[in-house]
Amino acid sequence: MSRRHLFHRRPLLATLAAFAVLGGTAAAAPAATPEAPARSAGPLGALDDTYYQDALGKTGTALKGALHTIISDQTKLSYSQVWDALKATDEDPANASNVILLYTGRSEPKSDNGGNVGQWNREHVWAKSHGDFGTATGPGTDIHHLRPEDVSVNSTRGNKDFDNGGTELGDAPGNYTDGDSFEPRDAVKGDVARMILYMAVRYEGDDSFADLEPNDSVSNGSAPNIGRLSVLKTWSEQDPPDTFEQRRNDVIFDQFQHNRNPFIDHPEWVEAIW
Ligand SMILES: [Ca+2]
Ligand SMILES: [Ca+2]
Ligand SMILES: [Ca+2]
Repeated sequence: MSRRHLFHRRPLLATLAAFAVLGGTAAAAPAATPEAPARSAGPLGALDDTYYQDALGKTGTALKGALHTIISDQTKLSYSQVWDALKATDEDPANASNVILLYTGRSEPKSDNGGNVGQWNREHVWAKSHGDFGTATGPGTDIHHLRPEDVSVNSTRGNKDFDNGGTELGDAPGNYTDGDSFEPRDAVKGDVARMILYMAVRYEGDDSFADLEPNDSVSNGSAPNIGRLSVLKTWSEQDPPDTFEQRRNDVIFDQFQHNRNPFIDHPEWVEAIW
């Protein structure tokens, strides 16, 4: 039996608590099983004892390698399946008919997805040209770094690296861009950093895709790199994981890919590796 079959179910109490925080109802919670272990030793107790047991106590490349093995055990989605997945992972906690768009922060009807101006589409936070993985099943369909975003703002971000600075976007206040980089709004800076670093650990070149790695450049072009690492590390510290990001990680784990973003569960592992 694989790791995910042993550990992918979320404890009932934690599920109910998360929905209470989000203003949802218990009836909307995903099914939990009576035999699921409780997270009695704090929010991470059960995960540390099970999912992360081979990573605990490690640092540097040993930690990165252990996490790569752990999170590579996953279910993979097709690009068309990503639409419905994002409607669940990025649901507006205040309106179950909507999703929250990553950069604009706008609440938009789930049904308004598509390619026209004003609609939302699938933003690859690790721009798919950086490593040229496209939308074949793999990094291009990994919902840990895919987010709903306004079609025009997605286009403005394009395949730019991440860095501070630039001109504020008129249609997405709080976000800035210049000729070679994009700065997301403060509330999602850490989310962006942790998505990029997840991709670096998950994709190590041992499958048919490139080894993705962060660096400190803003001129990576089509190289399998995203910058700037120093800025992403700062963003991760400034914007620690919140309830929305943690719930998103749980929904991906419970319902879709059955793997986790370790940096949402253990933000201190950013510094332990980089
Ligand atoms: Ca720049
Ligand atoms: Ca955040
Ligand atoms: Ca890598």
